[in-house]
Amino acid sequence: MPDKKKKTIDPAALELLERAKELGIQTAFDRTEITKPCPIGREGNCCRLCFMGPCRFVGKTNEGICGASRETIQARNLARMIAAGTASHSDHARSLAFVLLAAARGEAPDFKIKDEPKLRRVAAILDIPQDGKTVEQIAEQVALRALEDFGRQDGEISYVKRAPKKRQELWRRLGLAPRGIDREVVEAFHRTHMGNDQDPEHILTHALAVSLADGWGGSMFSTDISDILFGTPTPVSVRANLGVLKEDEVNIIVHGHEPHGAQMILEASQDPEVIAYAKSKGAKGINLAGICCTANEVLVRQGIPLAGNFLHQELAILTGAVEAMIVDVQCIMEAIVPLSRRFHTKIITTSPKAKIEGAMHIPINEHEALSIAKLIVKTAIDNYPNRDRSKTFIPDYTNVQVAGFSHEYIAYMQGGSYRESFRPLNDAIMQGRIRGGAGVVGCNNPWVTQDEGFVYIIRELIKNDVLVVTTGCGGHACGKYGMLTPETMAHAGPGLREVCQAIGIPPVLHMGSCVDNSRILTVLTQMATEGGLGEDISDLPAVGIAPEWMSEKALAIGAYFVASGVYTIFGVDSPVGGSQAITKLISQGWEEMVGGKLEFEPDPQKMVEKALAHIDAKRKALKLEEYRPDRYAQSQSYVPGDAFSAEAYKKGLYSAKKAS
Ligand code: SF4
Ligand code: MSK
Repeated sequence: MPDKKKKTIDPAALELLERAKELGIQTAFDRTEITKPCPIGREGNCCRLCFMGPCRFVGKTNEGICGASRETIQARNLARMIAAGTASHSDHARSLAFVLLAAARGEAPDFKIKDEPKLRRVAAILDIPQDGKTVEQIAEQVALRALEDFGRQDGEISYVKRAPKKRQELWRRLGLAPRGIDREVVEAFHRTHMGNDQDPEHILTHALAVSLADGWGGSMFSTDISDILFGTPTPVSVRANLGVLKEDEVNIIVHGHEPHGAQMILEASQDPEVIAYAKSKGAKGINLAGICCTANEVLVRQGIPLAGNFLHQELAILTGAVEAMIVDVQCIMEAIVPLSRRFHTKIITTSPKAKIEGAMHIPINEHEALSIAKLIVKTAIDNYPNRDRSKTFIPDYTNVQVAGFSHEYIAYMQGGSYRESFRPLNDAIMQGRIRGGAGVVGCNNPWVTQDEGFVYIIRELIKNDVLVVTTGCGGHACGKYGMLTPETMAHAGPGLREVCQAIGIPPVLHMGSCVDNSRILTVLTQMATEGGLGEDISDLPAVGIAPEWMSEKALAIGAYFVASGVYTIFGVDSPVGGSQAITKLISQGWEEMVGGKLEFEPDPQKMVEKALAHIDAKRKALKLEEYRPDRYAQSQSYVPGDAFSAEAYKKGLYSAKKAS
C-alpha cells in the first residue's frame, strides 16, 4: 500500500476532519485505515468469474480451478474495469442524446438548443445535411446519429474520423476501430466470461477497442451534446472550496456527473418565486455549489462555485450547513446517507439509474424537468429552518479559479475569430518555449494524500515549461490551491510564461469534467494536424497523468489515451501489479502496437521524471530544437504570483486563502 504521510493537504478538509473526530464520525479517510483491502485482489490476483472459485493466485498457485493462468485472469479483470468505465461514460452520453432528441421534438420544453453554431459543427462532422432544415430538425438528426452509434453492429462509430488520418489507419489495421459502443462493451463481458477468450494479449487488445468506444464515442458525444444544450464553455472566474457555502442562505449541492438535472436545479434556484419562498423561510437566498463532475459541468458553463472534489462529499455534509445534496450518477459514496442523518442534510437521488437506501428519490425526467427541479429546490428550502446553528461549521477557505477552456476556446484564444488556430502553440513547442504538454487529470483516492500529487506534479511540470491541461477532480484540486489563475504564470518556466503572457492564460487550463477528456483528444488531434509536430498523436511531446485515480472510468480514460498514442502514467498502485507479464504487455507491448503505453508509478517525483524524459525523447524524434531551460531565463515576470506562492508552500497551506 502507498506510504501516506497525511490525509490531505487541504486546510478546509483538515479542519473538518478534526471536527469529525470530535463528533466521533468516520469518513472515507478513516475507513481507508480501518478497512483492510484484500492484498490479493488489489494487485489483480483474484478471479471470481465463476462459482468454482473465487480462485486466488498466491504463493506458488499459478492456475485457477479451470486452469486459467494468472495472466489470463489479470487481463480479464483489467478488461472488465475498462468496459465498466466505458459503459458509465457512454450511458451518460445516451441520457443526453435522449434529452436532445426530446428537446428537438418539442417533448422536453425546458431544454433548448443553446449553442446553434456548435450544433451545426457537430452536424457537419456527422455529414448531416443542413440546407433547408430547422435547428430542431438538425438537432433531431444529431441525437439519432448518436443513438445509432450505440447500437451499431458493424462498420465503425462516426467519430473515428475525427482522429488524425494515420491513427485511423492504424486502428483499422489492428481491428481497433470500435464498431458500436454497446457492442464493444457487451463483447468485453462476453469475452471475459468463464471459459471464453483465454489469450491475455487478445483480451487486452479488445479492451483498447472498448476504450476507444468511450473516448471517441460515448465521452465525445457527451461533451458535444452538453455543449449544444447548455453552451460551449469559455473561461469563467469561480470560487472554489468549502468556504463557498453560506451561513445565511439555503445551501444546495449538486453532485455526480450528468449536467441536465443540475442545469434544471440551477434554473429553479434562480426563479424569483422560488427565491421568495426561500426568503419566507428566513434565508437571504439560495446558494448552489457543486462536487465532482456535475460541479464541473455547471462550473465551466454557468460559473457555479465549487464546494470540492471527490473526497469533499462527506466533508460538505460535515459542515452542517447543507440543506440538500442532490446526486445523479457515479462517484457518489453510499456513506453520505448515514452521515446526513447526523445533521439535517437531505440526500436526494435524481437518476432513475441510481437510488440509495435511506435517501429521498425524486427522479428528474426530461419531459417535466423544471417543475420537478423546483419541487426538489423547495424541499431543500423547507429544510433550511432545521439547520442547527450549534452544529454548523463552514471552514473559511476559498480560492479563485478560472475554468472553462474548451478546445474551441483554446483555438480561439490563439488568434481570435480572425485567425484562430493551433499555430502559435505548435510554434512555441517547436521553438522550445513550451517543452511539451501534459494532461493531469482524474480522481482523489484516500490511499494517497488528497491533492498532494496534483499540486506537486503540476508545479514541477509548469516550472519545466510544460503546459498543463486538467479535468475532473484534478481540476478541482488545482482550483482550490489557486493554480488556475493567470497569476500562476509567475511559477512557470520562462518560456512557458512568455506564452501565457502573450495570450493572457494560466499555465494550467481547466477543460471540464471526466467526459471532457475527449476535449483533450481533440486538442491533440489539432496539434498533430496543424503541422510541425509529426502526423499523429503518438508523435507529440505530450503525456497523460492520473496521480490519484480510483474509478473504473479513469482506467477507461487511461486506456483510450494509450490507444490514441499517449504515454499515460497512473499513480496510487497498479491493479495488475501481481503480474510482471501483464505489466510489460500494457507498457512495452502496447507501445509497440499503438505508440502509447500505460504505466503505474506511485511516486509523484518519478512520474514527473518519466514525463519529462518522454517529452524530451519525442522532441528529439521530431528533430525539434533542444529544450534548454536557460534559453528564456531572462524573460521577466510582471505577475506577483500571490495566490500560488512559495511561502504558502512552505507553510503547508498551499495558498488556500481565507475567504475574507
Ligand atoms: Fe477460478 Fe477459472 Fe472460475 Fe476464475 S473462471 S473463478 S479462475 S475456476
Ligand atoms: S468525479 S471519476 S472521482 S475525476 Fe468525475 Fe472525480 Fe474521478 Fe469521479
